[in-house]
Amino acid sequence: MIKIVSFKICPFVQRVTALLEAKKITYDIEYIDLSDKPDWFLEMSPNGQVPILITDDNQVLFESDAIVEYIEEVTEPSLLSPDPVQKAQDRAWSYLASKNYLVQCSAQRSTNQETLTERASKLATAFAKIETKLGDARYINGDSLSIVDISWLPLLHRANIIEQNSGFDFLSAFPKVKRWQNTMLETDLAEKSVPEDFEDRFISFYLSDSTYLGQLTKKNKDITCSNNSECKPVDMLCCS
Ligand SMILES: N[C@@H](CCC(=O)N[C@@H](CS)C(=O)NCC(=O)O)C(=O)O
Repeated sequence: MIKIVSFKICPFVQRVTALLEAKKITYDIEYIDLSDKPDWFLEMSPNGQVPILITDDNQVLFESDAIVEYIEEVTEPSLLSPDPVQKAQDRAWSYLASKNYLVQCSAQRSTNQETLTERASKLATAFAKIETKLGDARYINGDSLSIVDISWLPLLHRANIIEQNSGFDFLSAFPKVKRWQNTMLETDLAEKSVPEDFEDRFISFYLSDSTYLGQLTKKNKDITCSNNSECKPVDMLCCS
């Protein structure tokens, strides 16, 4: 069976696991701690990064772009167009998403409003581009899911968690992207492509007191508490 080596909140991994889930391919997954990388992992991974995919016959693949293309080639149904031009375009739009994963991560880690605004505007450049490509269909290329939808899923999923908690919406200026986000979240791919404790881990890393979005989250909760007559200061469910 295929094995994925992962870090729980890595968007590059999620792109790979979402593709495996979409294609209903079973796989093993092993999580590592990136701050204490095991020796076996360092020996295996040429760039020292996750994801890596270990094939059935123990070949090691690295770089999520290459891994996604490998999965595409060896499994059905294809989520890439057979037409060479469309195929190249699909790959390019997918790369545009993965090139922005770290942009989103750094925006989420901003420690003040000014930094968040500056970093979120870099991310907005990519969302503005994909907004022009989205039509009225369910997915980016029509009514069937494509590799492009999968690659943008980590960005859309994370933007949703940030909005739900902090009220800050990376997508507020992009109505078509917003609709696409809802469509993608209605599939079970976001949930299935991450571990059970993903949201808790994501929140404790990106929405802690040390980030600006974490401070917004805290204010958001305080407002919710003060508007809720049943919410007493000791009510840990609401106020913690
Ligand atoms: N270009 C790589 C990027 C992967 C990446 O940045 N992974 C991060 C975790 S999200 C990582 O392993 N970081 C550890 C490190 O760089 O030492 C890919 O597409 O697979």
